[in-house]
Amino acid sequence: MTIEAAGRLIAEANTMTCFSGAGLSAPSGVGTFRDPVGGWWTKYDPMKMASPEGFAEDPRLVMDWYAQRRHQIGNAEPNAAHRALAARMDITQVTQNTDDLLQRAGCRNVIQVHGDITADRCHANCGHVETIDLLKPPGLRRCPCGQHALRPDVVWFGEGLLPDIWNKAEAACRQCDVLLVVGTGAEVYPAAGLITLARNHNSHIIVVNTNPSGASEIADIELIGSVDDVLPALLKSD
Ligand code: BV8
Repeated sequence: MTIEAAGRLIAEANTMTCFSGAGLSAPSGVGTFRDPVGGWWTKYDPMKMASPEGFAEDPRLVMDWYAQRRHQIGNAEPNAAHRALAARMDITQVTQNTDDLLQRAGCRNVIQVHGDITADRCHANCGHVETIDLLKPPGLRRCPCGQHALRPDVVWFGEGLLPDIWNKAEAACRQCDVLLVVGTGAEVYPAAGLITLARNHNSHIIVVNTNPSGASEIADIELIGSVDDVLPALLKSD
């Protein structure tokens, strides 16, 4: 019943946005954060690995952790969920994921609210950015400006999201008829607030997750299942 009802909402929608999290890349073998088995936060303290304070305390440990994640992403391939989304160029992609699997599947103009793990930037924000080879991730090193070290071009806890990217994400979630909420625990703010923003603008909320999440309460339809099974079936445009 529910996947058919979700299919009807999607067929009737003029505008659609997909808001995704780490669960979208999980079938590609990329670690999630909060999954009780294998999630990164079961092994590491997020504040030590994904915050300016953690980087100040032990920058080498942080860069080593990102090197691990970069290897994992570099060896991963887009899965059937990424490809199902890429086949629907009418869906705007807003993702918390910092990997490049949506782009490698063919998605264009992906709005990455938490940044991009395929690049390093100057921690003093001098403007220097370096695209890195995910399979040969560089370690800790100074920015050519000499002011500070280079760090992953992502948003850490306690860091603000980039205003122009945030404004695009808000616009995409405010103006959509259907918001697909895919593979996210919906626990990290302000990103998770995009779901409520969409809801408050009368979007239909369709959640796809293997488990209940912070989005369950406000979902119109919640499809419990793996993204790589559910999305190809849900998005097939007959
Ligand atoms: C901000 C780095 C203010 C990027 C990440 C105390 C101190 C400081 C801040 C705070 C605080 N208390 C609260 C805050 C705010 C904080 C926050 O929300 N904390 C939470 C934990 C309570 N937010 C911030 O700090 C944000 N900044 O507020 O700044 C400010 C404003 C102006 C100026 C200056 C400052 C910044 C948040 C960004 C944090 N960065 N990581 C990186 O390295 O990747 S967090 C991390 O969580 C990732 O970015 C990730 O994107 C994000 C969300 O996680 P999910 O994607 O949802 O992944 P998760 O593992 O949680 O869930 C996976 C889901 O998938 C599960 O539901 C699972 O069931 C499902 N799943 C798994 N497999 C499948 C599946 N579903 C379907 N199919 C499958 N196969």
